[in-house]
Amino acid sequence: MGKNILVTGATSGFGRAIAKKFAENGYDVCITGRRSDRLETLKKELEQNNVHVIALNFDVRNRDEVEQAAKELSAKIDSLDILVNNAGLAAGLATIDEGDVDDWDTMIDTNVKGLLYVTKMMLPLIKKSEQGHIINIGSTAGKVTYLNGNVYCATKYAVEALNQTMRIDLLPYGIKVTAINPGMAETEFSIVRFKGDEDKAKGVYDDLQPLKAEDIADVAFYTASLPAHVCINDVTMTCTNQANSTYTIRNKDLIK
Ligand code: NDP
Ligand code: 8X3
Repeated sequence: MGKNILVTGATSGFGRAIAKKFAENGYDVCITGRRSDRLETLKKELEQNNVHVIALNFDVRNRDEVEQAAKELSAKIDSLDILVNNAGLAAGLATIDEGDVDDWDTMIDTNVKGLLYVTKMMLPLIKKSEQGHIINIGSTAGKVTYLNGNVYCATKYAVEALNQTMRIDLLPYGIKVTAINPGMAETEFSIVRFKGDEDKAKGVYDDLQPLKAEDIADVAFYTASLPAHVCINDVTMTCTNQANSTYTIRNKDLIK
């Protein structure tokens, strides 16, 4: 039987690129997200690789929906080899005194609680895999904080802590746990952060070459392609224009 993978937040950005990369390499893929039209389009596209594709339409913040999705998946597959906890977002960019409490709730509910719900409910299937692997998408924001990043950074620091603790908790089951912590990458991330303001989103990447979703997919695939005894704990990756969350250089300022 071939290997399989579940990717949360596969309707855009990293998740979509990761789903494509693994499908192109023969993995059966389970794609999830809230936008069902996008899931259906992606399902058809991935099936061109002659792999089995399951689309599960749920909101990671909704515990009942996650539980229902795990039940539905258990009826279709016997085990799950790889779970990629990718669904997530930043909402807003403001100081603590100016920040929107609803934005905070959205980020904490999605990036932390959503990741926990999905992990907990998919673990019975992962434990049945011969070589289970959980890949958590963190961020450079979970390594170094930055002005106005407060709650988003806090959620990614939480992912960092969960990545480490999950690896300890799941050690007896031989389940690998890997964090991929990217820096700035041009996806729909900034459009979501700035509530649809595409010009503001574009400005983030002005005059530099950000990471592409495919770069993250390549690294995810690499970490999943290593021998059974090798577990990459943590990969922090930035574009060459970025050193960490606070140091970025625009091309015009490069010393030639
Ligand atoms: P995108 O906005 O392009 O994709 C985000 C994905 O998450 C979408 O598929 C979206 O699907 C899904 N998602 C968001 N909220 C929910 C929810 N409540 N339930 C289910 N799915 C949800 O952004 P990226 O691909 O850039 O982001 C992916 C991850 O990478 C996030 O965790 C982000 O924090 C992290 N990251 C991003 C970086 C960047 O610079 N782009 C850098 C470092 C980390 P849908 O809306 O259909 O539900
Ligand atoms: C996304 C990268 O720099 O916007 O996690 O926090 S950043």
